[in-house]
Amino acid sequence: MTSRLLLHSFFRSSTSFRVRAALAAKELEFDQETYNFRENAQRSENYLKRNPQGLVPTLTLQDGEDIHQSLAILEWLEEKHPHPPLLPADASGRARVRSLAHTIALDIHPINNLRVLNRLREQFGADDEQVKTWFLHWISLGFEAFETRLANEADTGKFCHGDSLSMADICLVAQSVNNQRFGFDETPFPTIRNIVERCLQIPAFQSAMPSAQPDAV
Ligand SMILES: N[C@@H](CCC(=O)N[C@@H](CS)C(=O)NCC(=O)O)C(=O)O
Repeated sequence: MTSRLLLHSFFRSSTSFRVRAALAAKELEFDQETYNFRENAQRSENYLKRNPQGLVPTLTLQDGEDIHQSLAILEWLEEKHPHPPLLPADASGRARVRSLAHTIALDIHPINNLRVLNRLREQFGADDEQVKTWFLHWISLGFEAFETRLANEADTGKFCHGDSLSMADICLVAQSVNNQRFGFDETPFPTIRNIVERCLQIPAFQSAMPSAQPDAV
């Protein structure tokens, strides 16, 4: 038993970012145990015992139970610590927020994850430029659709859904911050840009930034 939540993370990981931002938005204190991807620490024997996928994040609860998968962690946080909410009160609003969050988390992020990019190098001999082209292709496709939805759907407000922060904003900002590493130009996506810039003024997002983490280099 420990008194605080423990987040297993890596500073550059956008899925860890999601959880850090949600924890901070809900003003929950937590510690972090970090895993250096450059040393493949996420695949160390010890961590694989905790999370057989060898992926971060994992959230260890006070009773020692582990929760895997960032969206499952966000949903757990929402159920256990509903204030401030990261999901709307109505069912159709919740469906819309989840669909936006899933667009990032289920369709955009997985095909650009480190292990996929590494596989392109190992199996097909892709060089840095080709890996970057792959990343930018899938991000462009995903962000074009995301921008179209935000720009055309009446429920978009100051944030992805109305004027309150939600899981959709958390997933969007985490991905946008990650995109910067590959020099992705977000100028063609003005609705996304406005929302991301607004979120980045919020302390919960500032504290979740890669540069603010203990393992940042
Ligand atoms: N669906 C998972 C994805 C987790 C994931 O892919 N995490 C990345 C960091 S953003 C990771 O651990 N990558 C390590 C690797 O690819 O070896 C989630 O949302 O938690």
